[in-house]
Amino acid sequence: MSLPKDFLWGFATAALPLPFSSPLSPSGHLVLRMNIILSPPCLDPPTASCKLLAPPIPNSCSWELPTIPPRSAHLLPETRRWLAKGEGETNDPGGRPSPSRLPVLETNANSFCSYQVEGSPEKDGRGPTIWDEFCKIPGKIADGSSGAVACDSYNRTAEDISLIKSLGANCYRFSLAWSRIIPLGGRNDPINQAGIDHYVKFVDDLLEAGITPFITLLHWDVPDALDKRYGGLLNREEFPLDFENYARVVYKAIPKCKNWITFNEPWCSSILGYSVGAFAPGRTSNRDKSPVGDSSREPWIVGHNLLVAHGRAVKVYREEFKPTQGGQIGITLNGDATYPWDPEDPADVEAANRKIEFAISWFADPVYFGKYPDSMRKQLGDRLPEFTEEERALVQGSNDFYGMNHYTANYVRHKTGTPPPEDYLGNLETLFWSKSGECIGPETESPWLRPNPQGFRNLINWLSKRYNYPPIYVTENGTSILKENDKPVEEILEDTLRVEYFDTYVKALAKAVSEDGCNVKGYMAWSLLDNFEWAEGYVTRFGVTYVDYEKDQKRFPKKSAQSLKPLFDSLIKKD
Ligand code: GBH
Repeated sequence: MSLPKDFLWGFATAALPLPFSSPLSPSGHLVLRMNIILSPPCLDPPTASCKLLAPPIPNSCSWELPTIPPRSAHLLPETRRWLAKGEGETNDPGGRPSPSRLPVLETNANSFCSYQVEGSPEKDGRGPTIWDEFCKIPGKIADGSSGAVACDSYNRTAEDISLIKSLGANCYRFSLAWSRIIPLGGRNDPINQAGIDHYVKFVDDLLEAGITPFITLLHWDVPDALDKRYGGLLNREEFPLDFENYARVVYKAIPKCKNWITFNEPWCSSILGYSVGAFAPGRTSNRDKSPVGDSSREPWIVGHNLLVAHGRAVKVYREEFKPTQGGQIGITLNGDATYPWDPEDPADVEAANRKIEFAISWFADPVYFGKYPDSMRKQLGDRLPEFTEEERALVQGSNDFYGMNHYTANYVRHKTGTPPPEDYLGNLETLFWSKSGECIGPETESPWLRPNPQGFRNLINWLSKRYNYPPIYVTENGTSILKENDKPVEEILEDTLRVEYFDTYVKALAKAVSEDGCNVKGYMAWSLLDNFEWAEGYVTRFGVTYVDYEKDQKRFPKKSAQSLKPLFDSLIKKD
């Protein structure tokens, strides 16, 4: 079991810290807007909008709330502290809190941007994204938080780079915020040099430190202006052209980056954003969740448009930049491993395969074969768009490498009968227990994630066989830990389950390479830092480094952070 000599390993994250300056009030203080969203039944409507006011002391903020949050398991640390002080418990006899003013609170004003680690939505000319808008909608984020207060990385860019270096990694994957580079997003909209400069410097600093950058152009945070202007990802003509233009601006500005990923997990943008409605922009047929959306059609249209946009961005790179810059480009897809619920039942065996087709081959088949999987066409009919000849030519053959995000596995049981129009799994159900009662893996803080390293090896093999052994970079892999957020810091730092997760997953990967002949060239652990975990807010932590959100976003490497270098040293061949 071993890995090639030139194997890259490092960390992945969703977006870069950016400087914080513009949202200053007339008094020269920071002004942030954020929502605290409260879900317990005693509050109706279940939200409280919260506005940060001019700070009473420099580098701090205060805010006021129109309503009082009840006790809740998922509150921001600041809110929890406030509740602990016993203030504001004003429930009336009917069980409803009466409007009241939150006492002045202090919070850390050094925040960062795009979207999982940055914060500061208006900083340096950044335009809003669909995630800024989504987080304002009551009830969408578990702890009512947003990316407005994240990892405080602007003043710590250097610190973070030396952290990556000290952990021994030689690559780092991060995403750019499109709306920092073109705040309104479109091809005729102004370019924001301040945003570009920041990323250029970050790449320079990484390279100086001997760390190879992998840039993701879009990790879900579509400029909101495009969503408002023409429906964003739903627009088949405009969106790909605007993405192509944005990509060109970036390739030109950052020639030193040699590794490009167009999109992170288009499945999530399509299904979670336009079918389930759990992610921005939250469209769905479920009228309890959203007044707009059509789960039977929109996710398939969005997926199609993302593929075409990817194809356009790749074409531009290959024609205008690759000949001189010599880099490589691909798309990153998420997908879980599968096992048949009943291995004796051919229908379950088939469903286990179909589950991967609906999740991964939806995008990978067009990229490698120029067509959607037969199983999807069969179930979805004309709800799945057809490629025009021009679109097919853009998409087919558009990967220099396959970007693989992978976390977990499922047992799959087939369903019978006609699937409902909103079905996106492929007429099947996913389970954590098999027919014979085997469990897929231990619980974590993420309801969807249970470690199963053998599944990782299986899926690398599945992809390699289907797509003829392409170069693969694992662009995300990692785990949360059950109730990690509730533990004292000393225990959080002893993250044995995460150490074990990386140990078993990376060894499974090494076997896929040295024993099965798969062509995996790099591995990026998710994530360097605890960060904004999208709809799960800050409660779920994925970092190998603990971020203390209550104390100045200070970083403390966990045991898992230190475990990766010895692990890779033991596997990577020396000569
Ligand atoms: C990654 O996606 C993201 O790229 C990253 O930003 C994030 O921080 C990381 O996961 C950890 O969550 O809600 O039951 O419908 C991983 C793939 C696919 C995992 C969608 C969660 C939702 C399952 N994700 N899935 S469910």
